[in-house]
Amino acid sequence: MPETTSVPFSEKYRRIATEEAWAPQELLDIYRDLYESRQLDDPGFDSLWGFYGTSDAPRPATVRRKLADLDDERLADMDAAGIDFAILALTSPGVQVLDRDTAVALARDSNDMLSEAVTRHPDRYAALCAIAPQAPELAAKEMERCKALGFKGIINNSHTHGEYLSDQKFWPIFEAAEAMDLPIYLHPNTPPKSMIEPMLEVGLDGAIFGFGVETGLHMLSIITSGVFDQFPRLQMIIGHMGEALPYWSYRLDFMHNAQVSSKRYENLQPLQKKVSDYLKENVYITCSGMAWEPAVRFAQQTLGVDRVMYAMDYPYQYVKQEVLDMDNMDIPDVDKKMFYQGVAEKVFKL
Ligand code: 1DF
Ligand code: MN
Repeated sequence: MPETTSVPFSEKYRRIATEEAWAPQELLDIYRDLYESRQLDDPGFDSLWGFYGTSDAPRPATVRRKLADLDDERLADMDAAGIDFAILALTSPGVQVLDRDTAVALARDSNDMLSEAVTRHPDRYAALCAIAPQAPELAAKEMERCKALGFKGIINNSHTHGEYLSDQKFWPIFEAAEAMDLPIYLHPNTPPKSMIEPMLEVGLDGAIFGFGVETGLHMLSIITSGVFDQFPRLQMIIGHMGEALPYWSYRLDFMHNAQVSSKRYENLQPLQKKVSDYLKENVYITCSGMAWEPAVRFAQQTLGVDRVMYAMDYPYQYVKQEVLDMDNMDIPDVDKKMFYQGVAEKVFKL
C-alpha cells in the first residue's frame, strides 16, 4: 500500500496510543552535556544520546524537535495519523541516568510540565509519572503527588545505573504502585555496560534489538524474583509486543519449573504460579514498534484480548501507515476496539 498523507479518525473506536515519548528541552540539554563530557561510563547512553542528542541527520533532528513539543506539532501529527488520544511519558532513560538529587528534582519538574500539557489538552492527553528509582521512598511520594494531579500510571525506563527493580531495595515502588492502583510501564533503556559490549560491536544495542533483550530480561526477573507474589494486584505494562516474552512463555514455564525443582540457583526460587500466569494476570503489553498483524494476533491468543493494546512510540516510530494496517487486521471488530481503546481505558482508568 502507498504511504498515506493522512489517516481519518475512526467512528468505530477511539485510537489510544499508549507509549508516546516527550522530553523537556532542559533534559535534552542535560543529555547532550552528559554525552559530551563522557561522565557516565555508560556506553549505552553514549550510543543512544550521542546519536539522538547531537546528530544533524534528518531523523534524529526531527525526533529532538518533536520530543520537546507538547502542543501544535504533536497534535497535528496525531490528527494526521488518526490518533485520538496519547498516553505521554518521559523519554528513555528519563532521569534515571542522573545522580540521585538531580533525578528527584527533575522528575518532579518534568511531571509538572507534563501535567500542564494535559491541562491544556485534556481531551487528547493523559500522562505517566516519571520517577527517580535512585530514591525509592521519594519515588513513592512523587507517585502519590502525581496521582493527585491525575496521572494514570508510572514510567520506568528499565535499569537505573545497571540496577534492576527485581532488587528488593526498589520494592517500595511496587508497594506504592499497588496501593495506589497505578500501573507501571517498564519501558526500554539501552543495555547497561555489563551487557552491551557484543551488541555495540555490531550496532545492535538500540531499539533494533538490544532494548528488547534488556527490557525482556528485566520484566522476566521481576516475575521470577517474586514481585507479583508479594504484590498480587500490581499491574505492569511492557511495549514492543511484550519484549518477546509471550513468544517465550511455553519454554519459560518448562525451564523455570525444571531449574527450580532441581534447586540449580539460589536466586531462582519457587513461585506461586507459572511464569506465563503472571504474564496473563499482571502484565499488559503494547504493540509499540511492532504494528504487525501476525504478532498482534499471536499476543491476543496467548495473553488474551484484554491484555494487548495499541502504541505508536511517537516520535521514534511515527508511521501513519501502521494505523491503517492495524485497522485492517482480520480480527473481530470487538477485539479491534479492545486493542485500540478498551484495554487502555481499563488499565489507565481513562
Ligand atoms: C528508540 C526507540 C528510542 C524507542 C526510544 O527512546 C524509544 C530508538 C529513547 O529508535 O532509538 O522509546 N522505542 O521505544 O522503541
Ligand atoms: Mn518507546
